[in-house]
Amino acid sequence: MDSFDPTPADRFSFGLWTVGNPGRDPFGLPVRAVQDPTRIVAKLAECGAHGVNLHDEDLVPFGSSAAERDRIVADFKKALSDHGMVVPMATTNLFTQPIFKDGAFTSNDPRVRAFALQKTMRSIDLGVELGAKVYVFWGGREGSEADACRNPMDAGKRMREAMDFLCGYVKDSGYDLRFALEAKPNEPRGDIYLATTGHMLHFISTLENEEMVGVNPEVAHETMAGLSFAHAVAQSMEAGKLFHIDLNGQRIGRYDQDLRFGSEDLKQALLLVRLLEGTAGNAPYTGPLHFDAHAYRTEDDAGVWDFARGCMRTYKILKAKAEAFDADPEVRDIIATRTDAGLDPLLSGGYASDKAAALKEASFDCDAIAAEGLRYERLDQLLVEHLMGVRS
Ligand code: GCO
Ligand code: MN
Ligand code: MN
Repeated sequence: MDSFDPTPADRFSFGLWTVGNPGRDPFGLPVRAVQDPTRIVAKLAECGAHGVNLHDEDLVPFGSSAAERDRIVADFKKALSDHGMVVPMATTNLFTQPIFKDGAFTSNDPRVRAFALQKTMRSIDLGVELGAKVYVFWGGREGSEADACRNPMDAGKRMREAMDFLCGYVKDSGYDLRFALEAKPNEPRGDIYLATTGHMLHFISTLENEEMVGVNPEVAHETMAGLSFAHAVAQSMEAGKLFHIDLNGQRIGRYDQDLRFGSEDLKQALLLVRLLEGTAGNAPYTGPLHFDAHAYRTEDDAGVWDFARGCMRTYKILKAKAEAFDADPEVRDIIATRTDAGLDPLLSGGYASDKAAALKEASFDCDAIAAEGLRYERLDQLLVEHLMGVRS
């Protein structure tokens, strides 16, 4: 035990599909046994997690009878209460069943779109029954390979119709539930619609009930697109739209690796935790910290729990590093906010004609300003030294 061991107060959660991943991939069979969801709850609690998330089918196999569903849900609820675990988030599997081979909400076939709504409403009922406050939408198959199959504008319209309908369903049912949309650029489709968190943020602004809908950015997905994950998260936080987050590890240019959090690009991981925890001064993110990742296929059951503990410990270690970095006097000196008594009033508070006139008249010594070194080499080295543990 040390101070980096997770506790429920840390708000860490894992999907049933993450630690329950049996290690199947497109080229190989499963390498681990399928675990009962109640065992996953017990093991996660033992590791110090606070919550467990699920797709409808992770808990209730597709095609189960109503009686089977009720028995499975009752056993699961008992496991949750026995181990003091909660379900912060739920979601629908709209990608595994063959009927969704060409998407769900964006399918050209009204029968598929209707079935997707039916499955999602039932899954929302299940999530709410288990106490979920956030409902994630990841459009796994909402995309194309033969892109001429549908006008991508129609895909956007159908996605909007589905979200508007489902927001209406949640309101009509009196549920206390918010939606979080998760972007991914590709995989399993050649291209997935609404490919990045930025696309999602704009799409949300077009919805009837936009206040109910935020984002669930994932490290791997933004990184697959070659983009800065911290920037996507910052834009979401600044817009009040970071409702949930999927933490994991990923290298640019690879398939969706969903690796242990912090196992790749530790510097980006540190910058992300710094942002989420607000150690540089911004308001922190206070929602669930969900690890959407799985253990290497080389692992047995013990390795799965090493993986889970690793995700959580790395987050806590990075939080301590971020606090130390932002408390470091040399760092603070380099990034101290520059003030200018004459110019600051002109730059804040919006447009005014007198400010415009003053700015048009102001004189600037462009050469002198451009000649100032900003000391970012030193800043980045300090960050690297904090990360490597030679400075604290
Ligand atoms: C992925 C996705 C999924 C979703 C999950 C919840 O790795 O491709 O992130 O894991 O997050 O299905 O909708
Ligand atoms: Mn995810
Ligand atoms: Mn992923």
